[in-house]
Amino acid sequence: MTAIHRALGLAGAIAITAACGSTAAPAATASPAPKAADVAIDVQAFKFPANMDVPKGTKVTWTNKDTAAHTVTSGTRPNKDGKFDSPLPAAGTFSFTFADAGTFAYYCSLHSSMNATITVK
Ligand SMILES: [Cu+2]
Repeated sequence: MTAIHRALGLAGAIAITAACGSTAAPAATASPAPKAADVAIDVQAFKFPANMDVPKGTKVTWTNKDTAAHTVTSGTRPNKDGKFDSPLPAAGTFSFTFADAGTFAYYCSLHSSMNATITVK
């Protein structure tokens, strides 16, 4: 068998495979893992939502709706735990994806009344 014959044979096999694939049940090809929906938190009037429950894998985005600057700092005041720590200037945003289950405390390092948790399930 020559190289050309071999190539033609292979092309034929691919064409047959593709034809079979097109008649397969949709479930066989549609298999991306379900993705957690993104969650938006508006930081407003010097407040975080006290607690928020989210599923694992959720990307949380904080948006500062105040004219004052805040921070989104993980840990329990005054102890940063190093998971995340971002300034949040007026109109600024910060995003973090919670991959693991648990309860995650965070606070604003500029305003002592701003303390909250995210519970990931
Ligand atoms: Cu603040």
